[in-house]
Amino acid sequence: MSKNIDLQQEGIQVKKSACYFCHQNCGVLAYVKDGKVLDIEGDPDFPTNQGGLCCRGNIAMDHLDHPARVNFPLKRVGERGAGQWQEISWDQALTEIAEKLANIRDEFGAEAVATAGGTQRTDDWARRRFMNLFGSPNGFHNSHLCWIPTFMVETAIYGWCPFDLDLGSSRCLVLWGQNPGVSGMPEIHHIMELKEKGLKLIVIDPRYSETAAKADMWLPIRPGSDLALALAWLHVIIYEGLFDPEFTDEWCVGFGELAEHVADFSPEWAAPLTWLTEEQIRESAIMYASNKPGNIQWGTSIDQIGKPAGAAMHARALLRAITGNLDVPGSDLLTGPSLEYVTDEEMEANDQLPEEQKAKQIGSDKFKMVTWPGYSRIAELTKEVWGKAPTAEWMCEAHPPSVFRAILTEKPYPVKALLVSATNPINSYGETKLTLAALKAVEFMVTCEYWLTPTAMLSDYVLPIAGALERPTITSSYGCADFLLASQRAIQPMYERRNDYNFWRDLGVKLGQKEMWPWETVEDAYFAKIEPLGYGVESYDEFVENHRFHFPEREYQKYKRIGFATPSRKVELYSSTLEALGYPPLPPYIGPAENETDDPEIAAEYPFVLTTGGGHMPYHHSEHFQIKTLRFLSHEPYMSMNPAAAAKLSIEEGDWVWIETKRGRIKQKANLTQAIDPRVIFTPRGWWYPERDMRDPELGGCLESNTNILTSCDDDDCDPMSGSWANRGLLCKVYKVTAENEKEAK
Ligand SMILES: Nc1nc2c(c(=O)[nH]1)N[C@H]1C(S)=C(S)[C@@H](COP(=O)(O)OP(=O)(O)OC[C@H]3O[C@@H](n4cnc5c(=O)[nH]c(N)nc54)[C@H](O)[C@@H]3O)O[C@H]1N2
Ligand SMILES: Nc1nc2c(c(=O)[nH]1)N[C@H]1C(S)=C(S)[C@@H](COP(=O)(O)OP(=O)(O)OC[C@H]3O[C@@H](n4cnc5c(=O)[nH]c(N)nc54)[C@H](O)[C@@H]3O)O[C@H]1N2
Ligand code: SF4
Ligand SMILES: [Mo]
Repeated sequence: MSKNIDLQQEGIQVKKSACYFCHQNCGVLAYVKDGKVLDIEGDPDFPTNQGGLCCRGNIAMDHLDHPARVNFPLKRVGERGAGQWQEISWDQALTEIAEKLANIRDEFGAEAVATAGGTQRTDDWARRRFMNLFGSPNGFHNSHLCWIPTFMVETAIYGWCPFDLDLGSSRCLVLWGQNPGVSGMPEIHHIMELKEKGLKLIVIDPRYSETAAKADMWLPIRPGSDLALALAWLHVIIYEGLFDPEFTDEWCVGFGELAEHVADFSPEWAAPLTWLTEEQIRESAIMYASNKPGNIQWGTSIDQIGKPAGAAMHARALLRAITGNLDVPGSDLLTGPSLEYVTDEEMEANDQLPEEQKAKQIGSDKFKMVTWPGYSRIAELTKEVWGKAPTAEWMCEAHPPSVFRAILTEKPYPVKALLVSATNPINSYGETKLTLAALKAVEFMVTCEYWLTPTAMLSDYVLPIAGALERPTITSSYGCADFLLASQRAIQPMYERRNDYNFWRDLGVKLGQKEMWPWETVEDAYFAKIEPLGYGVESYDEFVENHRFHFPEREYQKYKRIGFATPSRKVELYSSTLEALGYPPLPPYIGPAENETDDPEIAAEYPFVLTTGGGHMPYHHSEHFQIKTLRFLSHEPYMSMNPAAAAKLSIEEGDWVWIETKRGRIKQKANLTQAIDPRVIFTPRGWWYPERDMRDPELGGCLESNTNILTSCDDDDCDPMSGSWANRGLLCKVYKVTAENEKEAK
């Protein structure tokens, strides 16, 4: 019940909306009168947040009508980046954009148009549909850093990604490079309740994080060395006889090869690589393998360690299989796709993209797991066994840094246009100098946004997008869940804002795709998705009002009925799918992207190990820096380092320091804390300063404290399977900012 308004007044409607300020998508009740939102609060009946909202969720009203929001379509009239705009109509904007894209297609081919996204913020199946119908394979997101490679590697091994955790009856939870104490508010509440009931918690994190503080066992790992730990856990579990012989005999192939493969990966071997003790490694492996059922929850760290990322995902995936912690009660569940509603993949029109266009997808020659070569193989198998494929948007994308390079070099071919929606690549993609150079060089750029971000500032058109209260939402884990949570719009979009869906659809219509877009509104499209559920509703809104969720009946051990979606129909500890794609069928050891053993010259100049990112409150990546009530909570960027390391460099608490890698340097303030090893530096992500001059070259100070200046997208630093780049486990140096060194060009 809202405490701020009189609910007895006439004409108040309660709308079942959602927060979209992070992927938790908490349920929100919006109190609406005469088309205006009067107040919001957490929805007590929503299964995840149960009435709670975090500080971001609570500022939804400030976000809705913030004075800095983009409310009308903007067309650039001055130089690129000069901040001179003309307000135009949507019709004019879409007509002009369509004309330009058609010209580029005529001259350079459809593949010369690319699109960039962030992660799971909007209806990306519609973006994919547009791109497929337009004929370009070059859509991408930075989801390479966020679960997508994990999904594909795990699906290669056991036919789907076990992202649904049956935590209620679990006895041990491993949080591997994950910090739900900050990144997943509803989740951490649930975990703490279960801990009271005896759940054992292992946290693998270089920092004594908010979540590590609650752990039964905390493993302060060297950033980027997770692969060595996972291999050593496999060794301990196999050689100390803690595996599940029934499951490995009956349901796995390659156990003998795996045992042989990990014979030398002992805790003694892994200890110096991970900076953990042999006892920590052995005891933690034993804790996971002997408290069954147990879970290993996904955290974003391993996706972001670059070069060893794919092998680390692979080794981590095998841990579930050899312990039998797969699809049994209390373990990690293989739900498969929904067979009951129309999935995102079925909305994408992937069959409309000609084979010769698929073959042109940038990066697919190098990184095969999340591009057409890997995706089509895996999708074929999941279709055979489950009946459906994973979402192609996300799981099958161009390689972002390679597209940026193509813009700059015209190799393998020119890329002339970039449609940006729901991302701020300057702050969130890797190696900012490369990204920024590409955004400046691309001939034509359109951004769909809430704000004039540094990226939007460089665009030719900026289109005003409707936020969470102004649009409906379906939550279904990148379109790959078997359940769905549905929310409705609280109000129609304010000003001239529109949904992203309408951008893609209406642009498609201008380009002759009309008959492929039968759904005029996003609600019409959602209705088409949920209609087969058979609730007998007449509209999407009616579904939300009366049902809101759909959770299918849970069936454990489905593999007993249908097998695993792999060529052998078993869990492939020795993966024939990876082998067929030219990757090692068993996870090899690969050192962190930059490390003291393989790169002694770099280590001599850059003595610290750097990890960039780790979410922090109150921000979501580069979002919400404009919202004063949030900015007040954290108004300057603070990196973390150990006081002992700082003392040697005469750095004191609160000093401005440079953090520098081979790729450049940034300025942040020093937070001296014992929560971090003296050899490690931790920087938060996302920082820019919307209060500064937003024009190029200042662009809101987006180069000053932005940790992605430090990260590496070099092909050699990327995961050879997925191409995900290196944010964590790099080498850096730190020194105090002085008046002199501030003038040096870097
Ligand atoms: N407040 C806030 N919440 C968020 C977000 C946000 O930006 N802000 N973003 C949302 C999104 S999109 C995502 S994907 C999730 C991600 O949320 P999580 O999966 O929790 O990931 P992070 O918070 O990025 O990092 C988790 C932990 O990894 C540790 N870490 C750093 N390097 C390494 C390493 O090399 N190995 C290991 N094992 N650990 C390492 C960090 O110290 C950090 O505590 O959070 C979501 N929630
Ligand atoms: N160094 C480093 N880099 C990282 C990470 C890290 O830990 N370290 N984390 C990575 C991870 S996990 C992620 S998920 C990515 C996030 O990368 P991004 O998704 O690019 O991150 P955001 O800064 O949240 O940018 C989203 C932008 O989209 C806008 N937006 C939000 N919702 C909508 C919408 O519905 N429609 C439209 N059109 N616009 C919208 C917001 O205003 C914002 O400007 O960053 C990655 N980058
Ligand atoms: S955790 Fe916070 S930001 Fe994320 S959906 Fe819930 S209320 Fe919104
Ligand atoms: Mo993410």
